[in-house]
Amino acid sequence: MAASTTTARTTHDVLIIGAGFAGLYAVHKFRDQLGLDVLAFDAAGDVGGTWYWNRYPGARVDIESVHYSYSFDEDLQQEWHWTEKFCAQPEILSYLGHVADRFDLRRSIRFNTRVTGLTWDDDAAEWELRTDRGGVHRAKYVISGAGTLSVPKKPEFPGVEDFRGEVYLTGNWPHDEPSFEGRRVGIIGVGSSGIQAISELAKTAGHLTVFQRTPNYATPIGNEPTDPAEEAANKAGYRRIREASRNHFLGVPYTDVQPSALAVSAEERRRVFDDRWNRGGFRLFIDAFGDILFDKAANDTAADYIRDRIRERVHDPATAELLCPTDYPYGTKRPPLETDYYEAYNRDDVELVDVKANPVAEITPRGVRLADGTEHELDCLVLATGFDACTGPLLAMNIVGRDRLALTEHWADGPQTYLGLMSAGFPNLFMITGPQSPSVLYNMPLAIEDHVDFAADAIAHLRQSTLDVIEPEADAERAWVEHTNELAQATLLPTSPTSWYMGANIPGKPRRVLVYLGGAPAYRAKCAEIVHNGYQGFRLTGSAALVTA
Ligand code: N01
Repeated sequence: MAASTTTARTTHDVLIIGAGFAGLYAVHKFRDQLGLDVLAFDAAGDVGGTWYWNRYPGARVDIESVHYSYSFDEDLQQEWHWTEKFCAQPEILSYLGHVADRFDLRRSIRFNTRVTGLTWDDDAAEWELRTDRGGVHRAKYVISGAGTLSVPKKPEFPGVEDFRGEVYLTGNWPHDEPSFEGRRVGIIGVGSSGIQAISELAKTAGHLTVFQRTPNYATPIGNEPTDPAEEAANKAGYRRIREASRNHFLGVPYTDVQPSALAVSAEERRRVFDDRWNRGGFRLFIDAFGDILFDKAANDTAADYIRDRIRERVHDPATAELLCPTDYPYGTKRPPLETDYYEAYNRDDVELVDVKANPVAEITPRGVRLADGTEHELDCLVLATGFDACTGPLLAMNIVGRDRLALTEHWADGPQTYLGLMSAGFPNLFMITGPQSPSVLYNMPLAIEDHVDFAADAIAHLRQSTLDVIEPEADAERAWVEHTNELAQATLLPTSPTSWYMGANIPGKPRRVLVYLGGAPAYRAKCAEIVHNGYQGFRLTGSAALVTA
């Protein structure tokens, strides 16, 4: 007999996908502030989203915790204590658990439940959502908090299933903390995940082999225990800090950026780079010179600086050269932040293997075999090979909109959105931090709050009238896509051959910019203007009027 919970057919006002930062805030916003009937789903066993899955050693936030946190509740801000400047994954997961408890959110969430289909019913003007537990749920509105980096890239190495050792994915890490003590560990991938994991694995593995295809411009995170005086000042000034964050390109209250790396002397440039390097976080990337992401000559100065610093830290000159990126500009791939990453290569038990010159041919039962036949024998293999970013989580849900239009079809040549929040033909579906919004180039918790608030205001606006359907106009969507592409063309981003920002890390994925590059303040101003002009570019209609007309 099937359990009634698994085959449930229920109807609600709002269905919410995900129980990470976005889903949790959406449950609170729609249920507790708007008084709507909501139901949320998450494939995970508990809250946390990305912080539930990414439990690999070294996983850590890279925007200061005090900024990478919810701003919607003053008491929550005041009561929570971060132990470090950049907290590790377990503490962020505890924070999200605390938020769930504090606002009693778990009772509205179905865990261990993956959304497998979402279909717009034109006649009823509502969505039907199906889950892998057999549930069928209907609602007028759907909020997707499915995340931007939640679908790991499929392993593309033949033979991986025959490997006799253990295979781990950083993006889907087991809960029982595997031990690498004294073992022969291999890791493929040196993005943010790989770099964080390598620094930790190097300390415990008997031997660590790093398979690197493209080196990265990693810079120091500058983590340290929380300074009580700084914490007190932050708590006293939260209102100002959040406002400054929301008025900053990346959503952090940094204020020291200078206009151009080319407008100052070499000495002044070095002073600025040293200062930002020493202060850590994304200051070198976003708080040094404003033209680094836009002007190749300016970018070269930062890239040269980072390469020099790498060479200072790595003892073996040949290894240092292999670790120096040379064939793409700094920042066109998401820059990782690190602690003692480069020093790991000074250990006798850490080996760097260049798999650009000599690619991985296959995984054998014993280890990794390269194109020239060399085999590296391993006990464990860690895949830190990235994600099908931004579009992947949405396309994985079999979303079918108006007139049986599949999202996969509508986005066959890349994402088509208005504001990175909604898509024409998919009414009442809000994609929190969706493709072509600032998302990963904004501070995620703030980006999420802004999007959930936009959706809540739009729904509240509809409910004040007889209207209940909101959908972008096709022309507005086309203009937005064009605008986001134009913004990207003005930057150096399209020049990176493998950046996930451009969808270039997934074979066959259309090369389109996946983020809005105008910065969070410009984006927020645009959203405000659109609302002020009566939801310009959106079509607001009433399903009841249509049905009875
Ligand atoms: O993934 P990535 P990630 N053969 O795509 C390599 C966020 N994040 O999980 O560059 C060999 O950056 C690939 O090589 P290449 C953050 O936004 C945040 O590390 O394609 N190598 C690359 O080295 C980040 O940007 C935190 O040549 C292969 C690596 O795998 C995003 O998540 C922490 C390969 C993938 O790097 C993704 O980071 C962690 C192949 N066939 C992540 N395929 C925070 O600190 C792939 N690679 C908050």
